[in-house]
Amino acid sequence: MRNQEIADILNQIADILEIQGEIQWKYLAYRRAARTIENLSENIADVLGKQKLPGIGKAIEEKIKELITTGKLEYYERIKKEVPPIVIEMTRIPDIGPKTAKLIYDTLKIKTLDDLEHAARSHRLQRIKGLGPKTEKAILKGLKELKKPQRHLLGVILPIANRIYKDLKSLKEVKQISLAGSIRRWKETIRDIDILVTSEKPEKVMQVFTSLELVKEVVLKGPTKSTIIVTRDIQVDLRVVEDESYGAALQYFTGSKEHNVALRTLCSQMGFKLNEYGLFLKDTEKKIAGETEEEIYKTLGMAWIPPELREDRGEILAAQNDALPTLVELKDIRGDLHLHSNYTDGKNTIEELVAAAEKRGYEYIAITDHTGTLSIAKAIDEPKLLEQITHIQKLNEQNQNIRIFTGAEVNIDQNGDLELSKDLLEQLDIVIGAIHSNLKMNRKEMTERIVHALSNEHLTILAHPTGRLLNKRAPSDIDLIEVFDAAKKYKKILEINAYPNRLDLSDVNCRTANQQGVLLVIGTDAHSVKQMRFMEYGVAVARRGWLEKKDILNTLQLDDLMKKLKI
Ligand code: DGT
Ligand code: CA
Repeated sequence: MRNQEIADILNQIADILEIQGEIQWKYLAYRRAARTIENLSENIADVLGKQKLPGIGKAIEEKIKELITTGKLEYYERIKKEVPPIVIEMTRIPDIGPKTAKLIYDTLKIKTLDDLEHAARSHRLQRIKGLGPKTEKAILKGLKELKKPQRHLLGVILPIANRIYKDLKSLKEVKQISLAGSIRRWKETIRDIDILVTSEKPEKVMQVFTSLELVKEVVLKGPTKSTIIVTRDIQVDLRVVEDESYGAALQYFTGSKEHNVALRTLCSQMGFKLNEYGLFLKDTEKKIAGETEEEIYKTLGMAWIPPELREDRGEILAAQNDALPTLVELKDIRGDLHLHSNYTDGKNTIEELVAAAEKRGYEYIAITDHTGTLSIAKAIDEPKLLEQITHIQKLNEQNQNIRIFTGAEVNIDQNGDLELSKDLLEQLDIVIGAIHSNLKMNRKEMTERIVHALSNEHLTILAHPTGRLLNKRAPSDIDLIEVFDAAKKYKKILEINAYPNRLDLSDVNCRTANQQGVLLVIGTDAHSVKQMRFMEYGVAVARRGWLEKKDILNTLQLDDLMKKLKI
């Protein structure tokens, strides 16, 4: 059983216990254990019982052992039966927590999600004490979301895709191989995984592919195309093509569909025909390119277009005019300015974060634990923050390889003020402001709140500006153009938060911000050393937003960065 599957079950147990009205520490213990497992770089089966794992005490350890050895957990099977399935189902709706689900069930005794929808449409939900019209509206919207085919987070899909890619690449029968589709374009959510190979022995490749360890179901097994279902019901398509048309197939199956349609229209105007087999002259059907993508784009009179840009957002015209941006790369990143330590809800010590940063080749990091009246993420209090500042100063004296900036992720209150004393704000190198509550204010108030925060002389960076959570929570209603204007005016930096369920600002939004002259920073928001690798997702967003090295604060060398931030 994979770490993620075990974590999913522990989270479900927590939901059930919460529904049952169990005391808080009991269900939170399961969530904490789930988080530990999600953040683990090793396989849980290899380390369980051998090393101390935060949040995993004896009782939970026994349960995990049972899951690993038998693939099932009797306790989970039992308590699952104690709660009506519809209540668990309701918790899958964005914005409905276990308590609300239970309240609705207890009052209306509904049996299906259709019943729930009926109840909402006939306004029976808003009459339940404690709910109201706002929740009713949110539930209707959430139900609509739930009906859409689920897209998976890039951060969940990519590790799985890379494993399959590696397994196939190691075969001597595989000549060329590439991921294609939305995953090659690094889109923030992915429907399915597309892989392309060339091979002299396709049967053998298909044989290996359909019997990979993580296969749950083989949907189709053919000589040129096979489809499997793996963990989390993720579909993977593998296509075997000829070497002479590998470039054309890769171009076609990378998409996007919109980019392909635009490119084909152009081909047609130029007297060519383009499909997954090659580029042909329209009148004689003579093939003129197909082995590589470069050759195809070149024949069409343009530079090769990085997959991240292939969304029909002006990239074809730019490629024709030799005006494509030189996109920022992971290796350009010199530090991470959004990190959480074990002073609050992070898993690792500052020393461990520093060691990991060195390993990544960084020049600097900032420790930015939560401050403010946050109940979710154990905010750091002021004496402890002072202690942390001294700790960091000491580390900086000892270690000259990495510069550690003091910092905090300060909660922005209802009015747009920072929830930290002026004295401390003045002491910190980097102040990240972020909104964590009252995300549903109206557009005007929310915009004013953010603009007010940006006008604060102590603020350095505005984190995850729209507050969206992918597949879970829509962005707040904000006039971003006004926000970008204010960021420019007050010389504030906006974050591309690289945490896989945030990716906020999004690709399109960071492009607009950049066009309006705003500087961006990519921060991982990592709560463990392992999550520092999320940087690549943030870089992907920046690339999809057409950004170059110069557009990103944390590509600067240490000296330049300090000059820029007046540290
Ligand atoms: P996804 O899977 O929804 O995350 O996004 P994609 O882009 O991977 O879409 P998918 O898997 O349906 O198809 C892979 C690629 O195949 C797509 O990016 C472009 C190409 N493709 C699929 N359908 C069409 C089509 O109707 N016309 C054209 N021109 N290309 C298509
Ligand atoms: Ca796909």
